[in-house]
Amino acid sequence: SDDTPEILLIRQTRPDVAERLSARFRLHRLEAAPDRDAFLSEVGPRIRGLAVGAMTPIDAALFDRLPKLEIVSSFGVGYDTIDVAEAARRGVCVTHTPDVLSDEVADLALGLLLATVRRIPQGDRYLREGRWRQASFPLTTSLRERRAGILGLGRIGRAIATRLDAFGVAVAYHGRTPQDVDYAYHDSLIGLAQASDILIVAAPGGPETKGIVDAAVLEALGPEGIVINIARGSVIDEAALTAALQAGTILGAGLDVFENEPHVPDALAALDNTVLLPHVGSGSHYTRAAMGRLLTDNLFAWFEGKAPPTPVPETPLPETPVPE
Ligand code: 8YV
Repeated sequence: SDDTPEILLIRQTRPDVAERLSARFRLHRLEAAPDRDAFLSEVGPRIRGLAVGAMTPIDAALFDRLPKLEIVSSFGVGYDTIDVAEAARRGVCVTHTPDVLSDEVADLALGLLLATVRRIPQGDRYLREGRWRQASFPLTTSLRERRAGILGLGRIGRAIATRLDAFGVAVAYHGRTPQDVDYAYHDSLIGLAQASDILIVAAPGGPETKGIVDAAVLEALGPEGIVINIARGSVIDEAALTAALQAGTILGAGLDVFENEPHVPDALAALDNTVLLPHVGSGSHYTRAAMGRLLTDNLFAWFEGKAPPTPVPETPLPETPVPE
């Protein structure tokens, strides 16, 4: 009998990923199915692996349709939309794509910070609108003598911190636990905000961090405050942020992520003190290709009976991942 593992692809993916998967596995595409329910009833019972885009909800209801599922390989470092507790309960391994995107996302964080502080997109618009001929562009705030607070000093947070070192910006941080680094640790987010005038969000999404950057934190950051978010929109109370930007409670915000992507509140877009990007932190050809390789490497390793290179910590690996 044909024991080629059957893999289900959820959402459109990079052609190179689909190609690599098709070469080794029997690949099914949920997106291509006209009737999702009928499709899952037919192929669901045979599916042993899932390949998913980040930000794709993977929950108990889907696991119920995939009784033979062994592994979920996710494209992205953040896996807040995957119910990993449920996966662990069912003995399903979840993998993600850390490390390979950290520098790219950190680069974008610094780009957003500079763009927000020096009003780079606003300057570009000013020039294109022909306004330079009438008057010079208004002076801006500066990165000089600022103090940055990083919320979440994980892989990406640390890559941001080393870049801030090079820019001569002082760094402090808050997270669940103090780390073995020279940056000042604050055991509360409000304390970090009080000690900072830049707040960079690099913490994972999910229930534990939902809305923790709230009105009080923004108030503590103060009238020169700049908020940068390259993590998940859910970490910031978006309504409170919008109100703080409108009222001048803080000075500006540079956001790559939003609460309800791809929907961005008109109120945020109407503001002149925001720089808004369509979730592009990891979005270079170079880095997305590396993420695609890691996604497929995790599946290849698993079905060769080896430990996948980058499992999430919540779903411990069984002793022998090799199936029958
Ligand atoms: C996504 C991301 O992977 O890695 C993450 O957590 O949010 C991004 O890199 C990207 O949007 C592709 O789905």
